[in-house]
Amino acid sequence: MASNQKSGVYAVAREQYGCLGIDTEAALERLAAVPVSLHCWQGDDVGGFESPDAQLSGGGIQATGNYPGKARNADELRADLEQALALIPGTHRLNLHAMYAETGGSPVERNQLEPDHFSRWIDWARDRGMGMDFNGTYFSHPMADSGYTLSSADSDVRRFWIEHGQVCRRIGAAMGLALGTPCVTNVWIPDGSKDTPVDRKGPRLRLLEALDQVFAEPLDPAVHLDAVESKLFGLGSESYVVGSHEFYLGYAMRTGKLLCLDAGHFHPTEVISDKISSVFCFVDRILLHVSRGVRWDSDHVVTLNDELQAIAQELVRGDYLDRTHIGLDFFDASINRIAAWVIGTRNMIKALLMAMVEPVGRLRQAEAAADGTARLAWMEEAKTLPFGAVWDEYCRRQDVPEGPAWLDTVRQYEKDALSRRS
Ligand code: RNT
Ligand code: ZN
Repeated sequence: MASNQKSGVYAVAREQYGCLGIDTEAALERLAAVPVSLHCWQGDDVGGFESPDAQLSGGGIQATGNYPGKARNADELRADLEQALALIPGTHRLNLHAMYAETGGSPVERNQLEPDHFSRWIDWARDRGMGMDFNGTYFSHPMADSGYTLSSADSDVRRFWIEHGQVCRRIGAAMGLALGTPCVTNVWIPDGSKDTPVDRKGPRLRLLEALDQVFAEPLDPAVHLDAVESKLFGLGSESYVVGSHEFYLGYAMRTGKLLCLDAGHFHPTEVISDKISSVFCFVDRILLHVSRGVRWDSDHVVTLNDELQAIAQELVRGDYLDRTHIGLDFFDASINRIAAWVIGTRNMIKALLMAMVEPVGRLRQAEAAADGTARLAWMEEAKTLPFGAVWDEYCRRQDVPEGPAWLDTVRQYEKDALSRRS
């Protein structure tokens, strides 16, 4: 289709939305200001580059698949991220894990990491006008082999991970300072038990104390924010997870930390979209790990499903975008990893745009009038408004391919770069 035809399609859509009192131009502008934090770990199956044969282990999480071409070092991962970012509309953030440190060939223990070990990542982000977020890596390490880290009964193990948490916060603060936007450093630990434990209390009390030590150093919220991420169960921690939802909700409320809600970390019929407005009654800011569990916390690529739309609707309807840090958390090793990033991230952005062009005025009116009939009718009619034309227009204005054309670029990159990796 010629470009004047395409903009004609958008003009018609704009008009149609306009008749419902929806300003698509304002939505496009608003959307461009919402960053999504792209998780680096989709690019190498949560491996990290600490040693050449580094593999995801001991974390109660699992990447499955062996699609060829995964990034083998930080330069390749950055190149892959660049390729993905070129196909994703808007300006976004990079979410890095501590195990992606660049230590110049000589290993550095995780409790000794320094901002310098991330300077190439920071420079890369700065060059692209991107902010960064950060994560301690409390898994895939001999000190995590017991299945317990910050809540371990072994004080040496606990000390090691407390120190890791402390250095990670300094690294996060350095990122925030260098990039002029606060870095959210997230704490997720795998601690838990495969079978029914006798003592549920001890590890939680130890975690509480350990976290207080991790967070002891005051950091300027203008450069750094802390988040804590709960979970229901993991592989090998099916019966008990120390850092449960209640634990971290309470912790976040008491200490003013961000609560991280991962879409895959609850019972399969429990949804984070319904938690957002409750959590915001008591915490100031949240971090999201937008993911897709299939029967369990399987971290599938995010699709434009009901829950993704519901999450976006809650953020937009509740006017929570300014208090929400949107991060992604999925890793599929069975398909092209760059395509995985592009599909999942474009879907997150699409869901936000959909929520921004919702006929929310009509819906609210119907609800206020206790007119459930009109509310349902409008909700359903809204689903077939010409959203696709607005989304395509956004992609055009942001200079990224509209429709599935991005896949050709990914295929070409696969041929030119990925297929040469052994
Ligand atoms: C694990 C958590 C955690 C990790 C990343 C790699 O269940 O979701 O966020 O996925 O830190
Ligand atoms: Zn997560």
